[in-house]
Amino acid sequence: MTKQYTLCMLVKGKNILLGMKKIGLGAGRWNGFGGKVEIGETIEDAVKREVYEEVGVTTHEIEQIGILEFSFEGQEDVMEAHIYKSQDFTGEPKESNEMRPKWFDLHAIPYSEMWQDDIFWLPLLLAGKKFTGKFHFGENDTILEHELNEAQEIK
Ligand code: 8OG
Repeated sequence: MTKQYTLCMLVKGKNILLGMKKIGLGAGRWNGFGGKVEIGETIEDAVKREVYEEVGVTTHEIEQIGILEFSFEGQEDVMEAHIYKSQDFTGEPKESNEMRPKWFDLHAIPYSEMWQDDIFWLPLLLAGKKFTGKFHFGENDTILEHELNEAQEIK
């Protein structure tokens, strides 16, 4: 079964706001903000809700940048992650149960402490490009196979 997730990258000028995930899937890694899309909720509403819940920031404009499918060896469920970017948000980032936020310079993104796929697609997002792709993970969340394509628009 395919389950929908969101992931939003918050960018202001030459900096990106990431969160150290404290619990659950991806704990111990820096990431953008997001989570499961709830029943009856639009994907955009889910992006805004998750960003607010996880870091206390209100997003005004969000832009869809990509769709990535994440699958794991031996697991049937596929995660369909809807990737967004926002450069228009207000509110002081604050730590939540799930995330400890920190600003990073765009030239010092901590890729070695992030999901292994991020170094493939985050540079595209930051360069204003859109994409679709698939990443299949094995033991220790190591990438076994992947594909990534730039896209003109995301449907
Ligand atoms: O609800 P929960 O926080 O567990 O949702 C998982 C979040 O982690 C969701 O925002 C999607 C995101 N995520 C994955 N896999 C990957 C990945 O490979 N790279 C990045 N950057 N984020 C991921 O579930």
